[in-house]
Amino acid sequence: MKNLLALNWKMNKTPSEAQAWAQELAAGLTPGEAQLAVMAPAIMLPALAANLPAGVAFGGQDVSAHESGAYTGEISAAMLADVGARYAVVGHSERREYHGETDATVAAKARQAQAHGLTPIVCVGEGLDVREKGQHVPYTLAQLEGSLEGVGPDVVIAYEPVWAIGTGKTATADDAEELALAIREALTVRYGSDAASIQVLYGGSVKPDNIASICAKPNVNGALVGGASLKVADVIGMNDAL
Ligand code: G2H
Repeated sequence: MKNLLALNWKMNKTPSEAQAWAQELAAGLTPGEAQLAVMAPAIMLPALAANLPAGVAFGGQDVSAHESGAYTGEISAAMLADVGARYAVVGHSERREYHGETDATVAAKARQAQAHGLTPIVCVGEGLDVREKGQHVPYTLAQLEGSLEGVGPDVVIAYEPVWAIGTGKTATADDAEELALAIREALTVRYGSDAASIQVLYGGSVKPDNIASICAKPNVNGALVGGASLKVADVIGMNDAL
């Protein structure tokens, strides 16, 4: 299975900066083995559609759980699909923490994404307290089950231990593999043979000098990258490392 290098800009850059970034990437990228996708604020997606190199996908960092209507400020899956998005991140820990998203909300968002042909990137992962109690596997699997309620197998799963996000603390490659394997087993129970083609990503302080060892693990099929996604040189370095 191909690795997916999924970039999560979070709330960074402006549309003009996004355009310049995409043009710089187009000038410098040598297509490699990995699939590349840029998850940007929705207002920047038209600039990415117009300027990203061929073969580089893009998507939203969130999507509404609703089809349309009186939901001020939300972005629907139909809107993302209409500008050519391929993915929508759902259930990122920052959405869960700062916006109160529950597993049920995350599942509703993932179903909505799939209804419009988008592949949801469903994020799960434990906080430091859970990890210190040694409960990280059952906690993360329970979150996974709740977040996949009614969701079909056209998904990507991102395991992101919250204690490793933006902190500079990276889980070891073995930590990532432990959860990626547990997630794959749970996906196989849920989806049967369709689980074999689901990419399971690791996220949390991934950068050019650690991506290769993490993604070399047999059940890790790529990375969701925040901080190191902002500079084109780092993205090219990670793409070359995969
Ligand atoms: C985890 C990750 C991207 P960072 O949030 O989703 O961010 O690479 O900055 O830890």
